[in-house]
Amino acid sequence: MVFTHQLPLVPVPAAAVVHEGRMPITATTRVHGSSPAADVLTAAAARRGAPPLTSVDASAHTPAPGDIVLRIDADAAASEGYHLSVGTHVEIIGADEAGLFYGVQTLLQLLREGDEGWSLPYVEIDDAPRFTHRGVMLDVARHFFDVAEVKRFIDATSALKFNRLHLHLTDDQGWRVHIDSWPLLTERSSATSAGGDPGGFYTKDDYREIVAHATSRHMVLIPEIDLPGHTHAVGVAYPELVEAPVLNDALVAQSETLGQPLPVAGETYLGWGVGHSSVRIREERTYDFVRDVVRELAEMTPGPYLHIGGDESLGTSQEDFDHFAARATQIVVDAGKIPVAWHEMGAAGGIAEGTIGQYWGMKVPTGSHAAEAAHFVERGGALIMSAADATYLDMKYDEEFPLGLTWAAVIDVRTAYDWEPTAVLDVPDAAILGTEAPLWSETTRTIDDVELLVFPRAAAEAEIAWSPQHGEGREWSSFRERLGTLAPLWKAEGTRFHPVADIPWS
Ligand code: TNX
Repeated sequence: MVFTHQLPLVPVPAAAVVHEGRMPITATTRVHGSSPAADVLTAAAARRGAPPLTSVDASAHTPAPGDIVLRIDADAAASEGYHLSVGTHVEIIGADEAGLFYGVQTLLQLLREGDEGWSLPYVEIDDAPRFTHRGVMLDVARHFFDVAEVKRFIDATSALKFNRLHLHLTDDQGWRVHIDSWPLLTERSSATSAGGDPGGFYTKDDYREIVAHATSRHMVLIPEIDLPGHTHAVGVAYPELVEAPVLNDALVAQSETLGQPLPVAGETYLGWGVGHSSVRIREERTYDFVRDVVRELAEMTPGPYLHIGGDESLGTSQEDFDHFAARATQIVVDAGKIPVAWHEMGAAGGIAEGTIGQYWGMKVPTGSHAAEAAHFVERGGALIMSAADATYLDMKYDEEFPLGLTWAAVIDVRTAYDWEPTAVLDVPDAAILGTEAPLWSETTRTIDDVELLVFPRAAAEAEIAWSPQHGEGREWSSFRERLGTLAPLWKAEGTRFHPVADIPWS
C-alpha cells in the first residue's frame, strides 16, 4: 500500500488515491494536446533525460496505452486546479490553463527513473490551491539580476506552483526599471548595487519580456516602487525630490560594525542601512513623480496589482507618512491598479479602500504591526502574509551559513514549514489572500547565491500556500521525506539548493 504522503510531491496534493504498480513512459509515449503546458512537459522531461515525448494533435489521434492526454474542462476542479489520473494512459484535466500547467508540474514530480526505466505510479489526484496568492519576492535593487536570471527564478518557483512574482524594483542602492518621463533614474542610479557590486536595470522591453515569461508560467508580476523611504537612489538622479539623509543611531552603529559607508546626499549608496531616506512629502513635484512612475509601470503591467512600498520610513514623521500613504495609494487606484503596501501603511487613516497589506512582522506580532495590518481589512482590503521569522528567504539557515542575515530569525527548513498564515493576526480567515516569501538581496551577489537561500525553503512556503491545512501528508514528518525527492529535479534544471542536513535527499 502506498499512501498519498509517500508520493514524491511538493506541495502535497489536496486528495490522492494511489494504486500498486507503475505505468512505463517510453519512446512511444505521445502527448495529446497543443496547450503551452504540453511544451513545458516535453521540454522538462527532456532535461530530465526521460525518453523523448512527441506531441500530437489531440483531435486527430486517440490515446494509445502509455500516452499522456492534456485537456481543459472548467468543471474538472476549482480555479487553478486539475485532475490527474494514471491508468492505461495518463489524463490531466485542468480547470483552466493554470490548472493544466500545475497538473503537468505534478506529473513531472511523479515521473521517476527506476531499474525498469522511466515510469509513473498509478494514481488519481484531485488538486486545487488553498490560497489564491502564492507569492515569492525577488529584490533586484540591492543586487541586480538580469532578464535570463529572473526567468530562471520564475521557472524554478512556478514549478512549485507559486503564482505571484513580486519584484522589488527600487531601493536606496539602485533604481532598476527605465521610466521615460524621468530618464535620469536609470541613467544615474542603476550602475552600482550593495557593497559596490555592479548594478543594472531593465529597459521597458526587458520588463515586458519578464512579464511575458511570468505569464507563460502563470505568475502574475507585482512591481514594487518603494516609497516614501528607501529612496536614496531617487535623490542621486533628482536631488530636488528627496530630503537630506537622516543619520539615525542604528545606521551609524551598523555602518561602524560592517565598515560600510554612511549615505551621502547625491552620491550612490552602497551600504545596507535602512530608514535614512525620504522623498519630500509636502512638495507637489513629488506627486508628479509618483504619478508618472505609477502610470508608466501600470501601462506595461497586465496584472491587477502595483506595490507602493511603505516600509521602514523611519525618517518621516507619522503625519507626513499618513499624508503620503493616502495620496500614493489613491494614485495607484487612479492608474487602474490595486495598491499593495507593506503593513506600516495601515497606520495611515486614509489609505485608498481595497489596498492590500503585506504583513512582514513576526509569527507572534510585536508592537503596532498587528493593528497596522488589521487596518487594511477594515478598509476593505486583504492581507498577504510574509511573517519574517518564517517566510524570509534571506535569513540564514543556521548561524554558520555564509549568506543571509539574522535580524528576524535563523530559519531552518522546519521553521520555514511550521507556521500557519491564518493564526498570526486577529482577522477573519477570508481576509488572508495568501502568503509571500521574500528574498532580499543585500548578501546575494549572484543568482546562484539567491537560489542557495531560496531552495529548499521556498518548497516549504509553496506547501503552506497550496496544500489544505489539515490534508493528508501536510506535516513535517511527511514533508521532509517528500522534500528530499526534489533533489534530482533541481539538479536536472541546474537549480542550486542548500542540501541541509536531516533531509533525506535522493
Ligand atoms: C527589512 S522587511 C526590509 C528590507 C531589508 C530586509 C532585510 C521589509 C519590508 N524591509 O528593506 O532588505 O529587512 O532582511
